Amino acid sequence: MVVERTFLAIKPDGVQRGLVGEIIGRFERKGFKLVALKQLIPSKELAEQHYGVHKERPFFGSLVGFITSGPVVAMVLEGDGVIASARRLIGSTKPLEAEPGTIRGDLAINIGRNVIHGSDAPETAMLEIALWFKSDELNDWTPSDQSWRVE
Ligand code: D4T
Repeated sequence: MVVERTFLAIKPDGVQRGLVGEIIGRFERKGFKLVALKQLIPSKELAEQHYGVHKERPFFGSLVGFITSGPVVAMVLEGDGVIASARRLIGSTKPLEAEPGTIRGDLAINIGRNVIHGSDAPETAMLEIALWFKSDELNDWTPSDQSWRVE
């Protein structure tokens, strides 16, 4: 069986504002399984690769500067439908348009300080997980209450 995984990163604004526990807690309470977690200050190379799709956009330089400006908390979550579900829990890219109840809707006001990144599709999730984590940093484990999460 193929298990779905997604890559999430709490950006430097989320870490600086002390929102790490609040944000990870939302995904844990939803029922998804954390399979990797680390804090790092991304290198310029890593940031440029991660945001490569935006390299021609006018905000690329400031985006790379921001994401490398301090610690990021990177993680991999696992569960059926986790990629789309995490995007819904995160909310719209523009925090002022994000629904209340979402992470950005509740915790952010500015697109350049939107607190968290989440993979947008299976292909990007696979690429981003491989970019940010070595395979031995991903843990295969079964929560003891798994049968209370999934039928
Ligand atoms: P990420 O990739 O950070 O999860 O954001 P989204 O998937 O929700 O949105 P995105 O790829 O369109 O944008 C990537 C990143 O760039 C910042 N950004 C974006 C910005 O600073 N100014 C802008 O005008 C846009 C479009 C915010 C998120």
